[in-house]
Amino acid sequence: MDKQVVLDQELGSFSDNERLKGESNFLRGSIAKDLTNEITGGFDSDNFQLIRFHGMYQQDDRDIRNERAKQKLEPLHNVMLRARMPGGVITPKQWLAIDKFATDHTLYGSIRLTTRQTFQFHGVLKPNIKLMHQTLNTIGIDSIATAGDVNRNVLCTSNPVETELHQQAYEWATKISEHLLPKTRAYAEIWLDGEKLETTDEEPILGSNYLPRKFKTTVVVPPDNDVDLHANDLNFVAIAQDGKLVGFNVLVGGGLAMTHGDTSTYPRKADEFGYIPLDKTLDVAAAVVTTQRDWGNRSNRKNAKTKYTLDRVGIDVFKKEVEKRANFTFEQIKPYEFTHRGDKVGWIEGIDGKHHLTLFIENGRLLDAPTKPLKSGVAEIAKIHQGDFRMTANQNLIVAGVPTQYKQQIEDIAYKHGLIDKKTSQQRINSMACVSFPTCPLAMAEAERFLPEFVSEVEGLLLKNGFDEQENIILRVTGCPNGCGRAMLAEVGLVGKAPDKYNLYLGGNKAGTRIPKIYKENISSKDILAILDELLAQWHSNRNDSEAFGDYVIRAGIVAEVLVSKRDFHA
Ligand code: SRM
Ligand code: SF4
Repeated sequence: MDKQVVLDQELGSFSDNERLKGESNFLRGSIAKDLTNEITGGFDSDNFQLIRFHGMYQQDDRDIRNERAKQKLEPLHNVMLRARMPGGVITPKQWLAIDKFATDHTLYGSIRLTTRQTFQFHGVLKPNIKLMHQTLNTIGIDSIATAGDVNRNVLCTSNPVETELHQQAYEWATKISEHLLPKTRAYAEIWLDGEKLETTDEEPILGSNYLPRKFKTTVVVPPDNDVDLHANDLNFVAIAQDGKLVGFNVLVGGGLAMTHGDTSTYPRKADEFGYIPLDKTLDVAAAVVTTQRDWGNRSNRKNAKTKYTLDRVGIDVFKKEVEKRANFTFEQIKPYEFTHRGDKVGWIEGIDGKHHLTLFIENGRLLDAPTKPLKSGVAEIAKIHQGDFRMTANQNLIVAGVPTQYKQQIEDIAYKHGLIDKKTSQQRINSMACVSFPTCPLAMAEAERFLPEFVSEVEGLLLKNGFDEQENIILRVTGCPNGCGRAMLAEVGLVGKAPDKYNLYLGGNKAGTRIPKIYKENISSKDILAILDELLAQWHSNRNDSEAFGDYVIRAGIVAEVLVSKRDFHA
């Protein structure tokens, strides 16, 4: 019997998302009509889901939700938009246009850099949605497939030093993004006033019901795992010879989300499938996506991602199917190693003699605060910058390709606007939080608004326990178990449960190749700091040489190592 039929029978009836995708006429639904409904600022229930495939989420500000309800007002519905920016590359001209839109037409006036190398506008009211898409279209940006059950924004290591290799890796990230993009004309028709793209309404790769769940892809240039490949379904690890890209090691089945109290869900690392030469890249990408399309669980969205499909059907079975569909047998994995993550904040010189300035943007939030007009600072740089900008997967921004004669001028602007602060510690640079309150509807505890002060406390604890200012722990906070801040690849991960209550996970490593494990459940930030104080003291007394905190807690038996997620994570 056909494998797909067997899976359908095993897994039960399809989820409602499958109905609405199938009935949507290739993602159109009745969005266009809904847009003209002035009675509500929101979208109806099917369109609420369908606008995600166009890169938008309906939201309302949770800080003011109760107050509005008391006043018998509907929530202040608005949308958050997430742009499609493979590899996070954006030109100064594009930047100035998005800066202006954020200032003129969003409720928060901010640009939010995300953990997937793009930006989000928060707080766009219904009358401004079309204007937003049309503004982006004039500068060559869209938001197709940055949300929904499709292949999302493709990440690419931000490696401005090895210019040629980065350029090649970036070109592949763009090609993969285009290849896996929905082909429907719905986006152009609805948002760009009928402007037709040269595509047909056939979805040879994604299928008319699209994928069972979101799908994430990276192109990674070792030894830098700045994109956190193990959070992704499909990864192309660049293999270079003499500084030139020759092929990829392919890793499949990573993902970090879980649900509190549901042990059938877990974060999982990606598995090595094998090496491919460059000319097989698009075929293999399509084969992995179509296998997941046909075999992924369409009944239970909590178990629908590729990581669960792999664990259900078996890694070898999945891999063989990919080989069959790509008409190619994977070669032996080529040697590669990841040694670090994180961005090298400050100036570095590329091999082409150009300079690159990585700006640390705390939690990716670019906003004009009275003492730190960060957003204006980037706009001022964009006015004179000759190269491009690169958004990193750590929510930072690289001013890339600066000729020597512009270096000082750019640095002066960055200082003046608080974009460079010499006092920023390594601990702060290596800490990250998801958006969470007030815009995220799924938030259970604070993250972005909580992290800055929490980091100050951790900095204090490091010094108190005898560490120097360079010492740091990869620390990540995520407001719920969906894991957008990638706490499930941190040395210390906080996962929100309720206001000021987090599960504390320990034991990830510096390179992002180990899943941490729960240490204490449902505790306050005060309790977490007390625990960290104790553990930092032990680490300081007992560490081997420069042993990292995540490695120490495993060697000392404070938490057990997670080797196979399905078996070890909840054990
Ligand atoms: Fe995420 C849902 C924000 C990266 C796993 N994520 C959401 C939503 C859209 C909430 C919602 O569904 O209504 C959040 C919007 C908050 C807001 O107000 O902006 C949200 N996710 C983010 C961002 C902005 C966090 C950030 O601080 O930068 C990141 C945007 C990335 C992008 O540009 O595309 C973001 N999300 C991630 C990551 C990290 C990554 O991909 O590297 C993960 C974990 C990796 C993974 O997918 O396993 C992640 N987000 C989720 C999930 C859980 C998916 C699952 O497998 O179950 C959800 C909820 C869902 O899809 O049902 C979610
Ligand atoms: Fe929202 Fe949870 Fe994602 Fe944080 S981890 S942005 S709280 S969905």
